[in-house]
Amino acid sequence: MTAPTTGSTGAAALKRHPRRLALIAAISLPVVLGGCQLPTFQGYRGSTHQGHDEFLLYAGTFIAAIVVGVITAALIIWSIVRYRHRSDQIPRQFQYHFGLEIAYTIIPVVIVLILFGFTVWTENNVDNVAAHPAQIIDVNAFQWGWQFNYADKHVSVEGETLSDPDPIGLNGVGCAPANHCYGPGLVVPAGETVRIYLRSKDTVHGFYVPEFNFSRYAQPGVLNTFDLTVQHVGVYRAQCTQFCGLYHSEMFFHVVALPPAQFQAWLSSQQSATVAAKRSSSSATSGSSATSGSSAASAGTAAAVRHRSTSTREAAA
Ligand SMILES: [Cu+2]
Repeated sequence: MTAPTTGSTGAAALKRHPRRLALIAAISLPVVLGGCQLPTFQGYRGSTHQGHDEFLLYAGTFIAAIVVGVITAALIIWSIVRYRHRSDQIPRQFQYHFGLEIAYTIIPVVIVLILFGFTVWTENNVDNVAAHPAQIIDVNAFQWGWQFNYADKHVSVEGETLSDPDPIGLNGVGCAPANHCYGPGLVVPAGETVRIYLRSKDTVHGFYVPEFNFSRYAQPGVLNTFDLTVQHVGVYRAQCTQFCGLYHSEMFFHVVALPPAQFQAWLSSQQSATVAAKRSSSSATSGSSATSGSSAASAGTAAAVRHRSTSTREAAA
């Protein structure tokens, strides 16, 4: 006669105690899920520190919903099978089971409070602004385009309704993938915190970068302030998310995160271009009476980089 092994004894014990089995499953599921990489649940992992916090909240809520759903479904199925109709005898009634009613009132309240706590913690992280950001950028939305001002560096990037990839003068780096590069580029240093002051020049627009899990209104007369810390070098597509007029659907832009040294080099090159533009502007206004309206307009702007495309409008007209 063979003595039963420890494993088979444990399995037999669990079979005798299905509640213990359910409890172990409920506790171990989050641990097992935590051991592997979190699935995205059709969302973005968040390419900024702030956006990644949003993702963790989203994924945690999703996992909590799955656990609750599985336990609820298991209990429903178990009660259907266990108490299926066998005879016409009325089963024992539990409508005044005080402990059960307290349990199914308290458990959802506790779950909601936990989710609420994580939500507040995440929102505070997302809305938190650093005391000393690496770069401050004024972002102005307008019908139908974007303007990015590096005010302390006298550099401005502006563009509207572009249909072509926009390399924004990245000194040969270019912009890739091309389908992320519509509209003007908001260039930021990767791994460093950037302060954005978001405004609108006319109507309500939406500053939305899907991979950052982030969106903010740009409202006329309202200053919205937030920080972004892009974690990795890359190009991230972005767009307006508020219907703001005829060419809203073309109000794209993109965020270019460069290594900090390369970002500083780009900024310096744009400063040089700004100085050169100002010099040529002053020489044009003082030296020639034949200054055309268009050259005066381009000279009058401090924008070092200005991309405009009227092809779409002309085609639509
Ligand atoms: Cu818009």
